[in-house]
Amino acid sequence: MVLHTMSQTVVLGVIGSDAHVVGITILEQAFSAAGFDVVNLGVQTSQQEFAEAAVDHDADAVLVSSLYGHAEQDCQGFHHVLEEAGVDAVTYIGGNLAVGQDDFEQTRKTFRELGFDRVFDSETDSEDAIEALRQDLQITPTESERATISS
Ligand code: B12
Repeated sequence: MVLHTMSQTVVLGVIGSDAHVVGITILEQAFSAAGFDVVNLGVQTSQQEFAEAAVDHDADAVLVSSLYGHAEQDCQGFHHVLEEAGVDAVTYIGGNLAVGQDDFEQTRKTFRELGFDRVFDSETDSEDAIEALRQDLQITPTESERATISS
């Protein structure tokens, strides 16, 4: 058990060859304003770059964004790469995850099976993702000093 303070580190980026930058810029601002330390890797981030940044910054969470419709291919083997690098972090993915608008429950299932802890659609309000992460990292505003995570 490790004692955590409110300041937890989130590594954020857009995976693959995807160059859509507006969404992660909004997420960066929202997570920073919510008290997280945010490492924004920007667009066109490789799996390896996510893993290295997560190790270097001892990330508590890795947030992957994908808008351009190739998320499923780009995320094949991603959790294996993280594991090999020794990353133990909560992983989220969000954005426009499927080509066209498939049934989102199917999309969620696909990305849960790829290893992501939570899957968000493009309508997600950043506050909902922040709330989810607080829950997953067991941070509550009143109990922050007692919040613990088992490793
Ligand atoms: C602007 C734009 C572009 C710009 C990007 C400029 C830039 N530097 O960012 C340009 C013109 C370059 C572009 C290019 C392309 N685009 Co474009 N683009 C858009 C557009 C119109 C808006 C995207 C945007 O900025 N939205 C505003 C931000 C605030 O919203 P967001 O990105 O969705 O992010 C929010 C949520 O999704 C969520 N979120 C995102 N990531 C994550 C991650 C986590 C963990 C969480 C919790 C939440 C979350 O929170 C964000 C903040 O609220 C969308 C259509 C649309 N209306 O969404 C198409 C769209 C994303 N593009 C699309 C496509 C196909 C392309 C191209 C492949 C087109 C082409 N054939 O060349 C290229 C890809 C280039 C590349 N390598 O990436 C498609 C994707 C289709 C799909 N997924 O099925 C879309 C949906 C348009 C469409 N309807 O067809 N595009």
